Amino acid sequence: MAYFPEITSPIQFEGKGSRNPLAFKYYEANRKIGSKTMAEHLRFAVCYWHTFRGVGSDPFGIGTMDRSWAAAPDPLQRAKDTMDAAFEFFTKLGVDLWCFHDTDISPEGNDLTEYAKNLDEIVAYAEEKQREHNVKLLWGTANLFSNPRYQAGASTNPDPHVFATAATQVKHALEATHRLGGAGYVFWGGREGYDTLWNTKMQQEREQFAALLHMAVAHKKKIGFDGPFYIEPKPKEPTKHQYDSDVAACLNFLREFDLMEHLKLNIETNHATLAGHSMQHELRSAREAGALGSIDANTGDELIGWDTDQFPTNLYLTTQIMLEVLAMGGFTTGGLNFDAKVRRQSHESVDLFYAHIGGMDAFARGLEIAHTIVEDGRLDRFVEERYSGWNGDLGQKILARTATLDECEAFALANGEPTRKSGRQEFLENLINEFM
Ligand code: XUL
Ligand code: CO
Repeated sequence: MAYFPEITSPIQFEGKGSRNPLAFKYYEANRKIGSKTMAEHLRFAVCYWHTFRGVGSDPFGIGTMDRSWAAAPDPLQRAKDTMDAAFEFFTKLGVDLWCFHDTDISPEGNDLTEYAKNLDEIVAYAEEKQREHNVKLLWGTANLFSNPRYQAGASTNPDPHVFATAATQVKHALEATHRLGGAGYVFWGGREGYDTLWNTKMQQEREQFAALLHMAVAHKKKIGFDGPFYIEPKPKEPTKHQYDSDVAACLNFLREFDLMEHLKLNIETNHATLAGHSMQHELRSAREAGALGSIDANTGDELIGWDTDQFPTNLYLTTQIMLEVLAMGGFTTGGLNFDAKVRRQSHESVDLFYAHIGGMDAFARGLEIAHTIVEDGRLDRFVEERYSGWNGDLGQKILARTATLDECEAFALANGEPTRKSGRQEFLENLINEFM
């Protein structure tokens, strides 16, 4: 049975002149940009939760989505139907990576024993599907935020019994990821924060979170999983404050608890916005710390101000993202995971195709533009020139931390008032527009 009958053959590249809304205008998987193909640069992944399990509910209304795969009354059958729909979608879209939470793919059951049994059965099913469709797993994760037991957090819960339950889920989700050949594993601490400090031991909760991560590192070694762990910053929502609130807070947390060598960051645009940063800022902060791992590709709405997880279509955004990805030398284990959902009014299954095609085209165009900016070299040359004074003797001594305040004073007195130089912001913004 086909769950997307309106898509009769895989989505094709038709080029910029095409008027077919179900074709790529820019994304041409095998076209080379520099030394790699577009597919190799972009490493697109489809997320399971929004795409196949999202119902379109919001705080004011129930779900709206028409999803033919969600009809079977038996939960395991429904999970298998959903997986059939997912792999049909990946193949028709032409994306060969996916991401999931344990509870997206498999029913939780009535207790942890049933949870583990169901997950086992569904992972076996997914293994077959991956083989049959030639699809790989970008990353897996555990949902430690939806079940009511996690209302006060998972690893950061005041009750160690809840910690142990969360740790059990992490163990199984990590083993499932390993079994499916996942390239990485994500920790997003949805409720690892607080709603009010009146009832919270903040430092202890941060220590508990670190303890879980250390246990996961030990377990990863034990089972032989060699992909990286990623931590995904987000400042709030659902909690008032999340401990891994932005890249800087995550880096501080990882350094404080000796986790730097074990985790990289998975950075999401709408989370950056909620933290009051640009995506460019968050990516730059992680990249320059050598900790940029993977990206959750989406965008927010300037006027709504929640985590709306919309599909990215803004070319300035995708260009800035791809400039950072190129600057780090490209993804290794990471990729661009569409952690994005169609709007509540886009309730037909075909809308999932429009959404992903648009996101993929926006990133393909962003990649082309970023590559041209790098090749052109004017932007890089401007920045190099702006800092060129630091190549001199004084600059080198300051950076090596061998200069003293006395030496600085001697230099300043001998050389008089410094000459001011324009930062040329408008000139550079115009330069970027040459490439858009
Ligand atoms: C929530 C979010 C998550 C993580 C995985 O805002 O981004 O879906 O990506 O748990
Ligand atoms: Co995400």
